[in-house]
Formats: sequence, structure tokens, C-alpha cells
Amino acid sequence: LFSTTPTPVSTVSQYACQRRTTTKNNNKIFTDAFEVLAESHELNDMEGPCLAFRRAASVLKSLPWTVQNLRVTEDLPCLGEHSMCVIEEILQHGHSFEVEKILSDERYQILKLFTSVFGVGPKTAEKWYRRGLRSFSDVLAEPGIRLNRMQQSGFLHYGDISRAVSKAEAQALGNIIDEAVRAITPDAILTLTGGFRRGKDFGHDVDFIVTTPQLGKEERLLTSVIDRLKQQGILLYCEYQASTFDESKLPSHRFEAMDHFAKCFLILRLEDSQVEGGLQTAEEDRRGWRAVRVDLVSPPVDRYAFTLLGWSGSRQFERDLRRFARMERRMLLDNHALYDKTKKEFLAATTEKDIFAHLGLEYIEPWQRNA
Ligand code: DGT
Ligand code: MG
Repeated sequence: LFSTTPTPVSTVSQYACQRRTTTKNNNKIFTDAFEVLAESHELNDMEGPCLAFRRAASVLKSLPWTVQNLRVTEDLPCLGEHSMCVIEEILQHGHSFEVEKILSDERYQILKLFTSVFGVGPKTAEKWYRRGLRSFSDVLAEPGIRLNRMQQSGFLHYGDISRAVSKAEAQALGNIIDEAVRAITPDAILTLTGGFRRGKDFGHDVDFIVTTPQLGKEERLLTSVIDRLKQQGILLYCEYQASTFDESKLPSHRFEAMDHFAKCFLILRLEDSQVEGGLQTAEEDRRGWRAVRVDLVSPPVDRYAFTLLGWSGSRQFERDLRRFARMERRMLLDNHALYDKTKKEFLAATTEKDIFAHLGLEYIEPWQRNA
């Protein structure tokens, strides 16, 4: 009649969207190790183990306490045998030998170096590595290699854009974009999203959503903003992608696929005088400006909430929102829409809270989404 083994009370959900994860990470020593393992598997095109380590890292990031012995991890979800071994090694020796080995591996180091260039993904990095190229100068001197425009800018501005963007710099860029957007459409909507919306102090880029209250009026907004930035002489690089959004399409299963809204990937010139407290490094101070990566996405206003939720991240939070919707609710969620497969209907939303409510999830604030 009674079960002899008590059911463990697991308070930590396997889904990041049911956990609150601030920027304070009490288990950095473990999550850094898992992230190296995840990246190493990603560079070897092994998606399964890569995601498993990312999930393990994400669970530990959500804990308000530090893991101090292996026993406490037994009730935690998403920690497989391999992850447990890594935790055990770190608890015993202060570091993981497996992780040390990866970090000192030449192939790993070179692939990390190559993929740190804007426009260079794992496939290109692998191709260069196979050709025997081992440094930036090898790549730039290799006769048969044709860099695309994005990669050329990536090398040109490498120093600047591989350096983190501060909150003050993100704020300054917000002012610049705000001025540009408002000159075109005074009632435009501009929202800072990505890592800075989650309360991070630094980011690799600055992400914004721009749209208009009047549906359809957003269609030419982004190209006008780009023209204006060009006229101001601060546009160092621009890749514009026109909208391919089709509202009759069901939400996509794949997280990795980008959304279909009009967007642009930019490199902007930020002047020292525009940043409160000035630019960060001595070299930039001397020069008087730095280059910064900026992404703008422009959805129609009736998709604003889905875009905001989708671009606020973190990536792990987004993956788990979609997985939760599919596995627990028979719903499909992406940056465009939410679809209920049982009712066979789209569920509208004007705020992020509406989307959490449709999914039957407690609302998680942006600063609690650092999964
Ligand atoms: P950062 O910039 O490194 O400080 O960190 P985040 O969180 O701002 O990351 P970022 O800028 O790469 O992307 C911002 C959000 O946009 C991210 O959390 C999810 C969304 N996003 C970015 N890239 C993709 C993508 O390839 N597919 C999908 N579905 N979403 C993406
Ligand atoms: Mg970002």
C-alpha cells in the first residue's frame, strides 16, 4: 500500500522558464567548466552532449546556494553521470582535468579564436583549421581565402568588438538610436532587449526592438534609420535583412533558426563624448571613439510581445520556454507567435505576461531570466 522509498521532493524544475535565475551565479566554478565542455562539443558538431552541458550549467546557475558536496546534487534535474563526475573532480581537486585538457588543446584554442571573429561560425573555423591555418595572419595571408563583407569588418574592428560593451555604452547607443528613430517616426517604440534588459553589466552587443504603434508603418522604419546613421557618418558596417514574415505559418520547432522580421546587424561608431564617464580603455580614450556591435529587429506591433520575449533571452531560457510549451502544453512558441495544437488556434498577446499566462507559467521578470 505504501511505497517504501519516499518520493524525492524536487523543487528545482528541469525547465529554465520555471526557475528564477539572476546574474548572481553562486556556482561559477562549475558552470564555467560545463560551458567549456558544451563549447567543445559544439565545435565538434555534437549537439546532444552540448545541450546537456548547457542545461546542467543552467540548473546550477539558478541555485541560491553553492554546491559543496555531491549529495546535494542528487535531487537536481539535468545532471547526468558525466556532469556529476566533473562536479566531483572540481570538489576534490579545485578543477577538472578533462576541462584543463580541452583548454590546452590546440584545435579547441584555434577554433575558439577563429569563431571569435564577427561573421565566422564553426563551419568556417573548421575549414580554415583543416587548411592548416593557425592564426589571423595565416588566414589573412592565405591566397585562396575570400572573406565576405561581414568577416572583413570582423577583422577590421576585431579589437573593439571583442571587448565587452558596458551599460553606460549601451545607454549612449540607446540615445543615438532613439534620436534616429524619433526623427523618422515621432511615436516610434524603441526597447532595449538582450542581455542588458536582463540586468547584465556587460554584453557582446546591444540589442534593440524598434516598431510603430500603427501596424504596417514599421515596414520602412529600419531602412530609414540605417540611412540616417549613414548620413551621420557613424555606420561602420550594416547587414540588412528584409522581412520574410508570413503570419499564416506555424511557429518553428527550431530555436537556432532566426526569426523572419526585418532586422539589421550593425557596427556603429560610438564617440567618447557620448558616453557618461567616457570610454573604457586608454587606447579608445586616445582615439576618442570605439566600434560597437548593435542589432535592431523590427516586428509588426501586434507581434511585439513575442519578439520582446524572444530577444530578451537568455538563449537557454528561450530554448526551455519553447520546449516547455511543446512538451507540457502541446503549444508551439517562437518569436512570432504562440499556437495551441489542441485548439488549433493562435493565441494573441500584447505583453510578455499574456504569453506566460497562456502557457500557464508564473511570470518571470527579465532579470530572473539569466538561465
Ligand atoms: P550578450 O549580447 O552576449 O551579452 O548576450 P545576449 O543574451 O544579449 O545574447 P545575443 O545578443 O546573442 O542575443 C539576444 C537574444 O536574441 C538572445 O538571448 C536570443 C535571441 N537570439 C539571438 N540569436 C538568436 C538566434 O540565432 N536564434 C534565435 N531564435 N534567437 C536568437
Ligand atoms: Mg546581446
